[in-house]
Amino acid sequence: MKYVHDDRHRLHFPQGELFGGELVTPFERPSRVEFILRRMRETGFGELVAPGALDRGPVGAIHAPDYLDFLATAWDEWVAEGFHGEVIAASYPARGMRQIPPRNIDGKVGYYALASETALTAGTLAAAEASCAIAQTAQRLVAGGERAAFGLCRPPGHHASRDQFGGYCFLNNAAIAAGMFRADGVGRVAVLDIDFHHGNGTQAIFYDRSDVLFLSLHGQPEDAFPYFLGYADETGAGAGAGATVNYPMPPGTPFEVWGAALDDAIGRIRESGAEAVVVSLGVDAFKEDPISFFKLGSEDFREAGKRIAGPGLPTVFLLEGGDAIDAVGINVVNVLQGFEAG
Ligand code: Q9C
Ligand code: ZN
Repeated sequence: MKYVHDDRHRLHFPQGELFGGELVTPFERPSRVEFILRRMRETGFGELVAPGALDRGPVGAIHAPDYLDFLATAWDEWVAEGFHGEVIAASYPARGMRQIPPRNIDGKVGYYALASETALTAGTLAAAEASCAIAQTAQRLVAGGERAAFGLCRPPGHHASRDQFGGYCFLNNAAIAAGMFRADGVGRVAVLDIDFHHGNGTQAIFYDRSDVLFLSLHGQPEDAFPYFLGYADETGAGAGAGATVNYPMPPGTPFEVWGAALDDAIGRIRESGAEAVVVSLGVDAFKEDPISFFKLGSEDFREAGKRIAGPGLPTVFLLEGGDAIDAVGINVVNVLQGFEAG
């Protein structure tokens, strides 16, 4: 399987993540990619491809123009305001308040953020655009006839909505890739999100659309980030009714239960008539992940990959989360090897 990577992800490395009231070194860090690359090389898996230039059309088809402007100017406005730290949201348009983007950068960040753990820095947009170009190149490989491709996207994307960043995500790579399949004339696309966290951004982007089926296996919102979306009764709206499927699961969920949810999701993909699949490939369902609570082992990821190959559809794998950094490489490559063996 071809895999797409380049080094520009390193431009995004905030020094702080707001966690338990402290600023800690972010869990989502550049070494995640290094561990994956090392494992790809060790196992001789696949062939490295460099990404092409970012195609801004498909980005603009998913994200709002004012949000893209915000990402482009936030750092400079923050510095001009006289702030010395990284860009972190502190004030939000909460319940009962007006949803109007203010002029002041401190307010504007709150308007365009969905959570405060994620800092934006001078290099963040460049890294997010490079990550998106990687996703686009992986999509192009598959649209061009490859059975599958893997994009080592960093920063990840599935929490980013049409006009909000957070959960370590800025541009929704999976949504952009799914939109590109549609623009290529693929009738129906499935986004299968196996990251431990609910893919709130992807869900919201496609919630009222029937042409993109969204399925997510995740920690239940009662207990897990992003907390405010991902319940089982969210099934789509309007034309999209029935095209969103959520599998929220409780703390301690073992592979037997998670795997049954995966089988159900794959069954729905088969029935849906989808002609391509985008996998939001987070490996934070791993039992040793520092911020998650499922109990998958490394071999379970191989089995998951095997099952994902079942429908025989063209498949783009895009990296999302997974922060047990020494095992991230093993777990990601296990999914991809399992897919190829399936
Ligand atoms: N106590 C991804 O995996 N904070 N994002 C969690 C846990 C944010 C995860 C706090 C987690 C974001 C792509
Ligand atoms: Zn995650």
